[in-house]
Amino acid sequence: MNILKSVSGSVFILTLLLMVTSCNEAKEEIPMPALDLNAENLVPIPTRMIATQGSFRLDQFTSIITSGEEDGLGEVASFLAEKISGKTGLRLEVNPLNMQEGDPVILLSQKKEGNWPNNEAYSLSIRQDSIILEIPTTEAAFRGVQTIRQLIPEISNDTLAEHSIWPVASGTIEDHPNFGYRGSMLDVARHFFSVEDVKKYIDLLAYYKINVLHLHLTDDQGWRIEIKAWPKLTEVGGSTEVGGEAGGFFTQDDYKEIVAYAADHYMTIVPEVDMPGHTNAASVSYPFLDGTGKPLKLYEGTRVGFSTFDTRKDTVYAFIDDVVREISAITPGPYFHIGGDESHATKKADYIYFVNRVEKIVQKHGKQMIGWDEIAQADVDSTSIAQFWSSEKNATTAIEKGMKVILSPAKKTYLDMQYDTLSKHGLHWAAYIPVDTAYVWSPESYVPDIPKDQILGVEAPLWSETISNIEELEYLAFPRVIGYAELSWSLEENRDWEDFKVRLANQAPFMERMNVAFYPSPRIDWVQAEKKSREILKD
Ligand code: TNX
Repeated sequence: MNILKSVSGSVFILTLLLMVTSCNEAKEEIPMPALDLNAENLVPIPTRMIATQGSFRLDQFTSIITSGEEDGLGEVASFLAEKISGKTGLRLEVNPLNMQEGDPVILLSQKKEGNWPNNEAYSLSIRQDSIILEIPTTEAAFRGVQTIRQLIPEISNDTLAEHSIWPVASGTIEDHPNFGYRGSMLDVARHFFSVEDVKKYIDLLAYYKINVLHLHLTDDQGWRIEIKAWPKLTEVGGSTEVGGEAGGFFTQDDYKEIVAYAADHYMTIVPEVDMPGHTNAASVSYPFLDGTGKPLKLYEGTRVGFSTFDTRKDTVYAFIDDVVREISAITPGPYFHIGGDESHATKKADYIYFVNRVEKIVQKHGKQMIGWDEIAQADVDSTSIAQFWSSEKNATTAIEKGMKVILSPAKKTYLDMQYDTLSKHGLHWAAYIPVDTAYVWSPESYVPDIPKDQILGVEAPLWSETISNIEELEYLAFPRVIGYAELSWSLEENRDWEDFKVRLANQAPFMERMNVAFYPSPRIDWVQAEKKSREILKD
């Protein structure tokens, strides 16, 4: 569909032709379609929207300008220009030296003072000739820019060149996140995923305002991060993966590249080294670490709970100190995740002793400790964080200790659970999680008696026992992860399945353009790119 063909009558064609002759007066007369901002398909749904039934004229004369003291606003503007170019083919200039009066403008304006609810809050005001994005920080600018991206109509590639005007629904938006921690986890240990795969996942998550990517870097089947003081971890421990394939690992340079890419997308990387259980690959590489006393060999199966470090040896803590130090030095984010789950081969007293000691090591290297909910059984500090996945009792214990909790209930948020019995990939030990089940629950009340201010946020983990490439990753993550983005950003009173399912259906054209092999759940009435563009251009 193309705007010239689809708009009946000749007013539009005439004015477009005048525009091509670059007459400014003619540009101002272009009648823009009346689009309803409330009918746009924003995910996550913003805090407040007021529609004014008009549209901004995004065209080749549009420029992006920035005002603010903080570094990075120019980069955010360039990011927007690049994404607009990828979507529309329009090449917008950032802070151009020359502008004609009446040319459309997208202004990113930093206003540090003001009554901002938090540092990711933004306000958008969209009129025929301007979009003004006001923000307290560049981080907030990046979030607001995702909203602008989503408001630009998604039209299939083959008709791209024929469009010259891209109307953006007018009105105002006030928006801020409900939770500060909005994450997904990727298990690169059971199957290894490349730097490129991780970057693509970051691209997609950032579009939905997710701001944390937790990397599960080590497990029984593989050690995936170079540790310079202990090279066999990757030489030996990184050589296998589930199913007998070759494995792989990130060099520290690879990891830095991921961290930098994430930072460019205002996303924090949380590194996880899972211990004292889930440590077979480490113990095979350095047998003094082992606390089972059993013969050690590389493992390519999917059982859990059979390995443990020897928690009573000082050399084990000297090793852990090196690992935490090296990874922390190349991790700008505040967190270090120590795993701590399913340590069935570790005696309870040893487990508690271990977590207590490792917490001190993590703190010594300047990080806040995160662990799966079992860590709440140790004498952990209130500054450490428990990631609730299975035991409500552990979550409640964590709350009693003054800790914050990340919500990752397996029955609701595990991206590796099958959608239904017919799913091509995934497990179902916790539940089958169809797209609606994934969305219809409330992080605020899932575990009774957790005060909201002790909920850091929501994270959807993607374990990789059953997936070994990016298409399979995308099949399990999409579309469900889009729902988790909304559950962690949007206010409870604004969330509604019937409404969400329509907005989700309209994510298909974006996912198709991004080559995302999403699962086309039959519970969603998917909207194709062509159909959507026809609707917009009808107005
Ligand atoms: C449980 S969740 C695990 C992982 C598995 C996952 C598979 C958690 C903390 N541990 O080791 O990969 O189930 O769904």
